[in-house]
Amino acid sequence: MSLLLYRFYWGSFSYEGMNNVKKITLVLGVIGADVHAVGNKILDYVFTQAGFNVVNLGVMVSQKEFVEAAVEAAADVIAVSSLYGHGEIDCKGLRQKCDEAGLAGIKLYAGGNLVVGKQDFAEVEKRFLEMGFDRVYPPGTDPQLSVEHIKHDVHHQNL
Ligand code: B12
Repeated sequence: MSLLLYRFYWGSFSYEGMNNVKKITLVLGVIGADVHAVGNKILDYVFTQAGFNVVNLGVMVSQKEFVEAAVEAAADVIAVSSLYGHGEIDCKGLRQKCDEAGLAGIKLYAGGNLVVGKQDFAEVEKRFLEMGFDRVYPPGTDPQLSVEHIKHDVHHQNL
């Protein structure tokens, strides 16, 4: 069957093409020189519980490390956290690096406290979307929301 079929079983989410069943694979990490580790552990737990194959790079992750891990894991999504306020600088150019590495179309998500202080989130989101991110989350977002987005986005990409 040429169509990709989607399957929910035992709480895990996977997509099926021909006879292969593939779990959604997600590379997760805190970008730059950022050491905030707690949210990363929670995201790992939530995404694993959702049935995703999670490659968690932890804290202080460079763009190069995100890209290399995504290539190695044939990831569907890179989920970037940034808490310390330098997210915009740290994330700039990540989409281009993905494209150069053959990861065209990989989903890029960013969340946390992406910029310094309390800036209008609509403006922050706009800048991240212009940088090539697919989804941008304001501080304190419930990770469950992004689980639904990941399922939706990867599903539509593979139709
Ligand atoms: C604990 C803490 C620290 C600890 C971190 C210890 C550790 N190893 O984790 C220490 C003391 C080291 C620290 C240091 C610093 N910190 Co600090 N820290 C905090 C604090 C109090 C809590 C962070 C936390 O654990 N939150 C709990 C977790 C569960 O929430 P979370 O991280 O936000 O993650 C959740 C969501 O945001 C969301 N999420 C996160 N990422 C993503 C990504 C995606 C894709 C999605 C969907 C969702 C998502 O889901 C997560 C799980 O629910 C916050 C203030 C606060 N109340 O948030 C400041 C805070 C983050 N720190 C701040 C700052 C400024 C610093 C320092 C720069 C201070 C300094 N001058 O040295 C340094 C930076 C050090 C570094 N290189 O990273 C600021 C950042 C301000 C900004 N962005 O404008 C904050 C907001 C405090 C403040 N109000 O000023 N910090």
